Amino acid sequence: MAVKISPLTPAIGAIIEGISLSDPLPDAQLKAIREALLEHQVIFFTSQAITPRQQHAFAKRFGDLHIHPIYANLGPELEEVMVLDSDGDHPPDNDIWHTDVSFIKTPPLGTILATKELPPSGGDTLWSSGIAAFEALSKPMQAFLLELKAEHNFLKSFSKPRYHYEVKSDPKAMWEEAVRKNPPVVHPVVRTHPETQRKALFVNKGHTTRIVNLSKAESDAVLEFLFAHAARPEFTMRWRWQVGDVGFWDNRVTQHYGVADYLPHRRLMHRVTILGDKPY
Ligand SMILES: O=C(O)CCC(=O)C(=O)O
Ligand SMILES: [Fe+2]
Repeated sequence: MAVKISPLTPAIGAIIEGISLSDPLPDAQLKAIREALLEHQVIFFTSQAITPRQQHAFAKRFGDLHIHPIYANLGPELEEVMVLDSDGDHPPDNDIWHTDVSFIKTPPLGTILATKELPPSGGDTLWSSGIAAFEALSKPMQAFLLELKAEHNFLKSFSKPRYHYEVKSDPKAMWEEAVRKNPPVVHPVVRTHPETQRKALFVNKGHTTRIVNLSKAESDAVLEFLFAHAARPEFTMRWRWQVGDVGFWDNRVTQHYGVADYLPHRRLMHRVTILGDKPY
């Protein structure tokens, strides 16, 4: 079957058909996926009967995998498969615009999220294109932002241990170790995509704390503007999940928001995160 790509909006998102992620991927399909990801920034595969091992194997075709410092996973053999299991007693914490793991020196290239169990309704996810957001700014604003660097801090999103990390071990010790191992990092406010050379806004409400070249008042005002700008509907798309859907986003040029409107119902997702390179 030929691979078919259907864009979801002009700025971001596409559905990709004709690929089974539970089978070994021919190189031609791998190439089609890479190209679709670069062009559309987030792509969706539907009706996939993908096991955690197959999701892991698929992600490995794109690079080395990240083990999240505090989220639960399917370890010890599948530590790279993260578990996002939310319900009334375990509310999610990704209902904020964020780029995954932007608090490390080499933030992830991409994230692959597989749907396992869904609430009766709700639990959609939104993505925003940092490319569309940057390109919509005036030339003087673009030039100003190109000069700036911002701090990203693990502690902004993960300010304390979370009760449901006990699945792994002592959550407090685990969190303290994560804080020690993840001091704040600085990235450019606008990054250049290492493959397409396109420029994208690279600050996010989840992890970005301040613009280091500006005063606090200036930084607060500019970040508030940029967070609101990136969330404009024109640069975003919203996906309503079905069990079996797999989403794959280019984490270098996007941010996303998990809508937390389904509690107390359960929602279960498996995530694999592919390591990236140092933003420039
Ligand atoms: O659960 C969601 O909809 C978003 C999850 C998320 O932020 C992630 O997998 O990185
Ligand atoms: Fe995320």
